[in-house]
Amino acid sequence: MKISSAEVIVTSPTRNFVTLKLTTDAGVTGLGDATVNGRELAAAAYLRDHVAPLLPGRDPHQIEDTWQYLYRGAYWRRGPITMAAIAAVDMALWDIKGKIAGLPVYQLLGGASRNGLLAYGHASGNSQAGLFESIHEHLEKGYRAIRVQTSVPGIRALYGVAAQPQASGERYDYEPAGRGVLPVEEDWDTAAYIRHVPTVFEAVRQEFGDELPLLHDAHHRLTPIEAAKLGKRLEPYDLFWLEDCTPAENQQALRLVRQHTTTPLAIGEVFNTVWDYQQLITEQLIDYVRAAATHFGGITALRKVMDFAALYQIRSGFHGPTDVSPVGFAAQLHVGLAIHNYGIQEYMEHSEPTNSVFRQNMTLKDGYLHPGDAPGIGVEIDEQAAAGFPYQSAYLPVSRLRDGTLHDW
Ligand code: EZ4
Ligand code: CO
Repeated sequence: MKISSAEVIVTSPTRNFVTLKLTTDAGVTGLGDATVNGRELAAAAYLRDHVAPLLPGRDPHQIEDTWQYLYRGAYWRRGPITMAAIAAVDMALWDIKGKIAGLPVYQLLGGASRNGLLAYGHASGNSQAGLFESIHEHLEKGYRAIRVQTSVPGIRALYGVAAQPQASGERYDYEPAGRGVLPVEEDWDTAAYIRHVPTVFEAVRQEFGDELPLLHDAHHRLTPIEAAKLGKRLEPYDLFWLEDCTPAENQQALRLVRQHTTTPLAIGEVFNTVWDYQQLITEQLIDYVRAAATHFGGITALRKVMDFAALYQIRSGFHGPTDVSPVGFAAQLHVGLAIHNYGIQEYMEHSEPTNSVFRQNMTLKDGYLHPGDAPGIGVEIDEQAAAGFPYQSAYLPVSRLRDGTLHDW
């Protein structure tokens, strides 16, 4: 059996997605996701110009060998574009293998270790009333864990607050990237944020009780000592996790955060390889691995980092924003179902136009996700529908401090 073609599909149903479609000489197709939010065409070009020509003639069953061929064989290894391209190939090959075997990918990974995958949804609000309403809406939909993001007095537009218009005037419901030729600019004030957030969690605990798992994303904006201070102040509200408290390229900085707080930490949505986690895992500086199959080299690599993390009692908390396509999302659900050290799965629901392009078998029932039992990954693309949504330039925002200094967004 041989791969006979590799096609790259760029489509923009509400937001941009880069999808790889591999076809074998027996006519079996496989899909992979290479979407890198705000840099989609770079991933598409890397795939189309440098990876697609290498694939025809290769045995689609040799997933590990193909992964190593694209990783070591490029010489210029790692980085988000390279690893998203490798991820797309890897997912498409698992999809093909599953279809040939007549089994969903999680069965090929060892079978299900649980009945379903605990998910968390995104609640946010401009005011306490708005936030409470959003949490109630999520609970009514069945969510059993909730990420809480809130506006902060003195900060006009803030990451993760759906009801708050971006500088572009658009809402954040499905996607923080704004369509347009330039990134929008937001503002940031660390001191105001650290003062405000604990008051919000205090109010949420009073209203919703002690049992509801609550999460929060600091989105890489704090220094280690600021992160330590916030983690400490949030301890009375018993968070499930505090996410991306610092820009974690500096892995040893997490030692300082850990010395000061027992708030569990989740890190790594922008990481590309296991090396980005090496110190965080071996020193047990985090509790949850935030990688996404799409940005981490696919199913093969995600499985490996989770097996490594298992040695240190670290669990999964895979990144599930709308910029991971339904293909990438389902791919990591298969990993989550199979591994023993599953933690939780972020689920930021895709828009209706996205769901019209990607036909899915994934379900959310009573707060638990399941990838479905269709052979392979379980997602198909309607190429005609995809063609109706041509690429549109879009950028994630940038953040500036009061004096104009560019800050981590
Ligand atoms: O801002 O994926 O936890 N989720 C996040 C995301 C990221 C986007 C960036 O493309 O932090 O919403
Ligand atoms: Co995040």
